Amino acid sequence: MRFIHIADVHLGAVPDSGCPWSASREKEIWETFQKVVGLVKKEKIDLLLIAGDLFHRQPLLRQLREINYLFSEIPETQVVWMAGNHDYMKEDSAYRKIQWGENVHGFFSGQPEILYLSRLHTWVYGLSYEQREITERLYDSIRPNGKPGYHILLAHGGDEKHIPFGKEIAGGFTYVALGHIHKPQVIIPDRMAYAGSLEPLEKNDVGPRGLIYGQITGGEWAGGVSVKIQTGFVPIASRAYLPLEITIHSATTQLGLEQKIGEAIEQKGRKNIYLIHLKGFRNPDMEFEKEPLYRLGNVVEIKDDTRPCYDLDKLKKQQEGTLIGEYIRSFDGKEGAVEQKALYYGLQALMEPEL
Ligand SMILES: [Mn+2]
Repeated sequence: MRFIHIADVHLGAVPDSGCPWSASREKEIWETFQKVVGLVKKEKIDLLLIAGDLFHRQPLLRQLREINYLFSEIPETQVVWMAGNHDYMKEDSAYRKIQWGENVHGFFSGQPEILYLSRLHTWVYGLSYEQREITERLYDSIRPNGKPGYHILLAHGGDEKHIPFGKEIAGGFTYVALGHIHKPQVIIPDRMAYAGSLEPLEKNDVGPRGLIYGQITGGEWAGGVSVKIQTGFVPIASRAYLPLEITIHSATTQLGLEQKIGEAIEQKGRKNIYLIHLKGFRNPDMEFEKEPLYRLGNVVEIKDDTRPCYDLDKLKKQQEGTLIGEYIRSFDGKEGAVEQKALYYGLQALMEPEL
């Protein structure tokens, strides 16, 4: 039995609102979701698990018709979804109004339920959020029913306000498909993992995003061979947020810096979104302008931690007897990183009071 586990698609989200690439991002989230359905079809995947927050907010009926249509294109695949804390199921939720296809199974209550997918010898356990926050440890009480078959738990949350749980909830389950944390992470190898958001949704979502592919074999119905599971992460997001650290030196000019950043963006991909971090020692009379740097690509943030590179020995001699000279002298023998930082900041304040 082969499955794909996704979570936190957040359809309808508009990442980096106000940035030039923002509108494309909203569209790309839908496109990547379509890509997953296409992959399911092409690879003849048996089971598609959606571990909550398929939508960023309450889905509209017309949006769910699109989803239902996409799922009707993969009739051989069983789809199991739950509502998470973002798209939690209200009394009048559109999730309850749509006539879902036969291959689509949702959890329609806030109480634990079990779905049996007979053709796949698979039991799927779960529930849907019916409010934004749930502090009860609802997953602690969900245990495999002991019947023959693969036992999969679909769970969303894991923090204080969203059904807290630990790795012990995996006890007895073949696989636990997690959602809510947007960074993909394995909690128990091949047993319990967060798929992460399908697309990165904000600048802290650094690194690749995608889906978890899994294969379960064995079982009593397969000649009594013991049950085995293998999983792997597959990046599928259309872009990534990438930190770009640039170290400058005393000879770096504005144009030189722009060229360096431009080349790095070219090399790492123009489609990605960059968080630029400037480090190193700049010429004391050099101040980098940020505005032109934002225009070099999809730049969402620029952090300038450069410091002026004063020639301390020369300065000390030149400023003998002045406040600046005394200030430098007061740091004699203090080589720690914190002291050095204080020295440079202080010097900057004394020497460039207009800043
Ligand atoms: Mn969530």
